[in-house]
Amino acid sequence: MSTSTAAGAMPAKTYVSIGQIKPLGAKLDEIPDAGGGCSSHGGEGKASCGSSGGPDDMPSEIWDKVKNHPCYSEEAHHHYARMHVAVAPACNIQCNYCNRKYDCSNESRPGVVSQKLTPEQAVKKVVAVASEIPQMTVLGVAGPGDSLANPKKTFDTFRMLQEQAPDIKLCISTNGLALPDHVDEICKYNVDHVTITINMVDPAVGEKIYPWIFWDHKRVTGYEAAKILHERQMLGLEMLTARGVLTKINSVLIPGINDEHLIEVNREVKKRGAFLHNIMPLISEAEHGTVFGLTGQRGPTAQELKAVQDACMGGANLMRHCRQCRADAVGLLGEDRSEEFTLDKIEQMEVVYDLDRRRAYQDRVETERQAQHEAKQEALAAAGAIEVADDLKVLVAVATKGGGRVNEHFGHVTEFQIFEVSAREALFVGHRRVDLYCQGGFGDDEQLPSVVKAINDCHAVLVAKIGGCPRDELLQAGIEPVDQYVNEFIEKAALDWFNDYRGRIASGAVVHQDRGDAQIRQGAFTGAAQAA
Ligand code: CLF
Ligand code: SF4
Repeated sequence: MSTSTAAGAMPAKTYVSIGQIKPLGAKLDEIPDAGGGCSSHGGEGKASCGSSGGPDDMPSEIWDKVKNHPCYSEEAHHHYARMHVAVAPACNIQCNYCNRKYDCSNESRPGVVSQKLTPEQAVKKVVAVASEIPQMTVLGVAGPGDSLANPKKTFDTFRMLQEQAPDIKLCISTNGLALPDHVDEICKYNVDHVTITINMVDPAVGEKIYPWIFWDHKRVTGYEAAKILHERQMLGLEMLTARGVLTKINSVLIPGINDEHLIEVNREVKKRGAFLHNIMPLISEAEHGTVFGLTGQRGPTAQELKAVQDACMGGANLMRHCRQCRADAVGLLGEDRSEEFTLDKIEQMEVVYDLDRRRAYQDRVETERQAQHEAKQEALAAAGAIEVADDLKVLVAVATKGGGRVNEHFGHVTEFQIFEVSAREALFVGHRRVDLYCQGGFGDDEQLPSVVKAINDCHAVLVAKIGGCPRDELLQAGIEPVDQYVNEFIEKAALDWFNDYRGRIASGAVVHQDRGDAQIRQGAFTGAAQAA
């Protein structure tokens, strides 16, 4: 197999392309409703409330659980932060995309080894972060190994934290092997959010991903290992659903191994009550030293990832804003403030855990969020009233530094948000990480080709400002730079641009052409990468 998609061309062989996959929605009639997901908890028949849903899409007790969890609510991730504590070093399985020298790639990008913590150190760190970042609402244990292969450390951390900071939501991520043994404890500590990484529901697929598991005091390999893992994952998921715990399924898309199979995974986890399904691209480079990295197994392109995600629409609700964060990540998704909170720095900090201050801050966040939500609904409602005969849809990249607005300079972007726009709606469909173009006040033209590749499937890029050189290069690549919607809400700006674009097509001023594929940036998102 070819090596992974390093700088340059798209892979010679594509496994998945739009149009080749049968959408899952078509098969929904065959799926018995097992009482899971928000649509089956009284979601009024809406098939896709998921992480993009709001209070009108789900029962209030579910909304209360997700409204300020940045991973379970797409809207919340613009406003609320999470942090991970690396208290779980051991793992009970081996994944071919993991190298134990690095963090667990189920929930974190390989790249930088975490500072491993004892539960006492972890709790101290959480309280310190919570006193500095009042919008930090969720503590997750996501490695660097498996949270439930280290149950004592994981649950000791939760127990002590609940005593000191009861307002912080608890979250874990696990490969699922040990999950059924710990459901009681998960409920005892009010862990309301559990992520299970499920990459297959067929052991024949699983044995290509997992060389071994450690089970019943011995190492089990091959098909048998994958079969045990699969059965434990399904059992654990069913048990959590029965106890009312919200579950999210993470799946790593591995081209040629489980790409189309993930549609089956989506169907099976929906049946068992999963709240969300997060399909993530495989990160695979030889320098990570993983089996897949060393054997040249590549990750998916942006369009391959989107094709599988789109094919799952109508099944278990999708999360599309995952940042594959590190096991010691701190901050909003997509930012990494872990360097500010190393153990030695915490020792120097004056820590005051002020619950009232946290609540007051979060009240202000809610007011701002409400304004954004209303502006978005207004823009979508206005667009919904437009009658159009065709179903033209395009992708646009948006430069934003938050607040749901077009407010970032092209040169300062480390991550574009991607929206799929039609005459009636502008839907968030993901993000694309890029290397910073502006270095120390000057544009670095060597970075431009990689930025263009990352958004090459987009027709336009909405920015607050852009220099002459990148503007020309984007135009040459067929991507329209748009800087006339500065500070506008993204959905409104995207819809206005799209309607203008349609007008230009109708008048003959432009000829609409399909775009190509785009590249998913491989490599760690670290503070260093951000500042580089
Ligand atoms: Fe952490 Fe995971 Fe909880 Fe979120 S992350 S344990 S559910 S608090 Fe979130 Fe990070 Fe994606 Fe995970 S963006 S890798 S989905
Ligand atoms: Fe690595 Fe996580 Fe897989 Fe364990 S579950 S092998 S830590 S990726």
